[in-house]
Amino acid sequence: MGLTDSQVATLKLKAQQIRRKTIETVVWAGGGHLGGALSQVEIMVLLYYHFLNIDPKRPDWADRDRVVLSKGHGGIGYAPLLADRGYFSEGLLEEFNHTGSPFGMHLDRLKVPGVDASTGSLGHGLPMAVGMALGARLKGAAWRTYCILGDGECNEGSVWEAAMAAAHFRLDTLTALIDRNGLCIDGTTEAIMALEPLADKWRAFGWEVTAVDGHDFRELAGAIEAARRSTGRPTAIIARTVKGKGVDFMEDQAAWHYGGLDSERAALALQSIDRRSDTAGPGRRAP
Ligand SMILES: Cc1ncc(C[n+]2csc(CCOP(=O)(O)OP(=O)(O)O)c2C)c(N)n1
Repeated sequence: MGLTDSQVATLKLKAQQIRRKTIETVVWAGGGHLGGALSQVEIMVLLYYHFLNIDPKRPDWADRDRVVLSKGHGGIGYAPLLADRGYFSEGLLEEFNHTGSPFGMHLDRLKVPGVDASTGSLGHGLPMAVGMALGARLKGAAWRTYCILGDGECNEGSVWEAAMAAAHFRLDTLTALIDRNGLCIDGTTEAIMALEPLADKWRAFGWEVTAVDGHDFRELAGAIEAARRSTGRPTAIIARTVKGKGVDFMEDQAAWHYGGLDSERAALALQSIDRRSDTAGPGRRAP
């Protein structure tokens, strides 16, 4: 069943709040991976506020759905969402990446409730997610596993080894969501190490594949629902996004992969998010 208008409105508001809180957290941290933290927002919000079978009061509940943010540098956008979902107090974010804080720039599953895998070294999340999906099968458990990857991250060979294993083991409870913002750390993915035809590559590795507008909750939800119905194959959802989404001066700019914000810039960023909160549109750069 598709999302209702009221569900979409609630999710959009949540996305706006998470973007705002991400900007604030970057200010508290003294810097952060803004571009990718902003492009992943709708994917993360839809999972955490609509699809996941989780209980924030019991982060270690054995049957919870598993989430691996394989693009671990997105942690500065993930932590505000986990706080909002009730895993820990939002006040803790004010010390993000400070000495003695539970949060490093990449989230540690032993320190941050709700995090299922410590990531940050790109290419390692999907292999862990394959293990989690296999684990569910071996235990006869019903949890589903979702893995969020960067597109630049798909340059890593270990992504493709894991993709091959997932298809070999017919891990149909595993869904990979690729944040296809078309930019890597310092340029376009296609200039640095061409990925296209990306959908065909995942398909050739034995996956079901769909490509959607990664900022459109209805399209994303349709793809995730199809993944949940699919049998015998894992699903890759290529979510076309805009790096820096929501902040006009950051959008589609590789230079905003990582950055700091003084109070003036932070205020401009928040204003832009408030102004643009209702916009959804296809990734500009991704094919
Ligand atoms: C193994 C490894 N190599 C290099 C890095 C440094 N690094 C951090 S983010 C990044 C770019 C990632 O680009 P992408 O996956 O497209 O992420 P996004 O655009 O969504 O931020 C790189 C190279 C890393 N974290 N891990």
